Amino acid sequence: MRIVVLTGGIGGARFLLGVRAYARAVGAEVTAVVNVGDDLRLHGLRVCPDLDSVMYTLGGGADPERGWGRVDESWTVKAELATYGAEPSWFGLGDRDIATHLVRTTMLDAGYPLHQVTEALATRWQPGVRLLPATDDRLETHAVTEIEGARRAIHFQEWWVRHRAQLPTHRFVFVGAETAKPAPGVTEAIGAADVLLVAPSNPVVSIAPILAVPGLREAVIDGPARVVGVSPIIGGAPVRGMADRCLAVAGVECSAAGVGGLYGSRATGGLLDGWLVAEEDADTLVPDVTVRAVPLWMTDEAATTAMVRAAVELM
Ligand code: GDP
Ligand code: FO1
Ligand code: CA
Repeated sequence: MRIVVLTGGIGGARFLLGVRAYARAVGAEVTAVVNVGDDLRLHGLRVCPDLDSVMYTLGGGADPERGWGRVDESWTVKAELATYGAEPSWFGLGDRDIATHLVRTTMLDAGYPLHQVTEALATRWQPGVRLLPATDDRLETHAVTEIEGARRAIHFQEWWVRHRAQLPTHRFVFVGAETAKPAPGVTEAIGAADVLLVAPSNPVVSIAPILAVPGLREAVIDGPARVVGVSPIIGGAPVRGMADRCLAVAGVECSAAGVGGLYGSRATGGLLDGWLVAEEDADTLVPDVTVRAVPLWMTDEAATTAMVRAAVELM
């Protein structure tokens, strides 16, 4: 069996721990297609938060409390940058994490595409699933905000980290999406998949930028795999993070039904064949989508593996 997962960072990474365990149990092969809309360049370094969250989590090197960055991290470089007054000061890179960005940036500057750089970094971390960026091209999520009466587009990280998703916001735009191409291997993996899982990631700023890569949504909709999504919203609230704020910007109700409706049924031009919701949301209906309620708390690998099994076996 071949499983493809569309994923963001922390929520997706935890979900992938369960996908990997399930795949090992049944002898399946897993490809994760990861969001790059959060990526940024700062202090001369290319940082890929979602790819790194997935790589560190599956490689056993993630900080379990923060969810992003490295465990046993130190912050000497951050403190030194602060003494120079180097901006942005609101986004902190840890010392161990910086090594990843140095290797990545050196390889990118030498001309290697991001998917090859990701593969090279993964030889160290051995994530046990194939990690592919959605695209090698620049595709950056920006938020169109209202700051002091003026309309201004700012990078997603500035919106999320600096302003804690609190600014009045009109919409998100995926800069570069029009001309981005799926990274080599992405369309092929989707076209060869038996099951495509949409991780319980942020639908607006983790999954939408992946689907914004021209041809990628079509590859999923027209592909052979049955498509099952897992709700990141339980009982009307995100489990962690600020997906409620992102959904409000998109004009979507913060509920399992709201997100299921946003993805839509494949039968009517949307994405989903199946939608897995939490037991708390057992009354959820999404037109033309098979909905099932199971425990959706990713408290440990066994619980997450059971979730994945339910998702794969839903259709
Ligand atoms: P990010 O890119 O780091 O923000 O991570 P993702 O977009 O991959 O995932 C964020 C989403 O994961 C949030 O909207 C959370 O609600 C969701 N999430 C986190 N933990 C859980 C959990 O235990 N169960 C479910 N169903 N969703 C979760
Ligand atoms: N999130 C923060 O809230 N503050 C930070 O200073 C911060 C630094 C950071 C560095 C590397 C990295 O990979 C992630 C980092 N994050 C930080 C998390 C991350 O930017 C966001 O949670 C995600 O992009 C949202 O998916
Ligand atoms: Ca993200």
